[in-house]
Amino acid sequence: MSGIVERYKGFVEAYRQRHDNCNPGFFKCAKYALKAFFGYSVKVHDAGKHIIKGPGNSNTPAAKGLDSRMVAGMNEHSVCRDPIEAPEGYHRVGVPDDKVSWNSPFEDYKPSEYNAVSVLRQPVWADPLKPKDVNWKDKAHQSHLGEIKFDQTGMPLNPKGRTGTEGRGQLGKWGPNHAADPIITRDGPDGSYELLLIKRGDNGQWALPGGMVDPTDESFSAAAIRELAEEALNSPEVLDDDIKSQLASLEDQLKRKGKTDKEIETRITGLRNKLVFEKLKDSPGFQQPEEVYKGYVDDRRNTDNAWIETAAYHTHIEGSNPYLNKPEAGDDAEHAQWVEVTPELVNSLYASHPDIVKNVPRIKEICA
Ligand code: RP5
Repeated sequence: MSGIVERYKGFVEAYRQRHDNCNPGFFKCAKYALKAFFGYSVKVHDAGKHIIKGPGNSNTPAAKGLDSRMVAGMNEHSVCRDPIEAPEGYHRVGVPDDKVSWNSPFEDYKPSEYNAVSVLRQPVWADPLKPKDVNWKDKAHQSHLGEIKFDQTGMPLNPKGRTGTEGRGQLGKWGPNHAADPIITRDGPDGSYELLLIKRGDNGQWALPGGMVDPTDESFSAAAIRELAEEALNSPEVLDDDIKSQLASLEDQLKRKGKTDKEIETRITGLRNKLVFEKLKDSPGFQQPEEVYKGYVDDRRNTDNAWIETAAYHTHIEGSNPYLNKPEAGDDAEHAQWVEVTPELVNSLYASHPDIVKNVPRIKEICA
């Protein structure tokens, strides 16, 4: 019994470190300990917890109080091993740092498999149920990290190692799931520097306004700009007369055909996003956005057999761009806003976004 009490105390301490030395209270700690001991799934944190008010970085392994806390380089594969960060439905088993690599024997490693119902229903964006039925030669399944390795049963293996969960989790594809991220910056008042961010609808964390690449996207950079339009440019102010008249004529057509309000809304949103995207990509700075990252993302949805990779593109807005003056959230984003770049903000961003945005020299300089 005393061993359990000691372990509980250890988890309380870990919780405190994770949450910037707050005093979490008995029940929050108990929930945290339950999940860590038994994989019992409870929500222990509120939306917005990642906004850091003082110095400190809850995203680094050191702040997590977990296995990886003192290990250099482990922060590229630590969020996706963290049982507390995992979305509902994931039950991660612990993977010590020295057992992350597939080359390290780990006989007791028995992760549970998780495939979200939304994926098992086989929507258009999801792969077949078994990896053996995937066309591993198609473009969507190529990894930025080179050749994909498979285990003896034909399961693709996460290139960064074990995550504590098998299956696809919430991800649609076996192997790499390609995302694209826009990094949009501008000069702020009094010599400050600003970054266009969204607050994610799923966990309330500040993030780049990126998303998953669609088969219809011409390129990764086009996907990043499309996502920007969908997630952050929902303000009516971005609609010029040309867009307004095209939307009005589609609405008339659909009404004449007797379409339901829901169908009309979906079609209008689709056309709106497409038209805003087309105008935005022709606006200054977007013709050739600079690629600053291509690789793995330490995303909380990753598993042993499915993971997110991204390509990130930087555009600095000189002067005023009518599309970007007043960001407004769309799609699954909760909020969109220009935010002043500070080390605390950058280090609190979602998944690998802290490291990704530091590839922009000015952001790296501010965070140094
Ligand atoms: C991150 O999740 C990527 O870097 C990208 O920003 C995002 C894609 O997922 P959704 O926003 O579509 O959920 O890993």
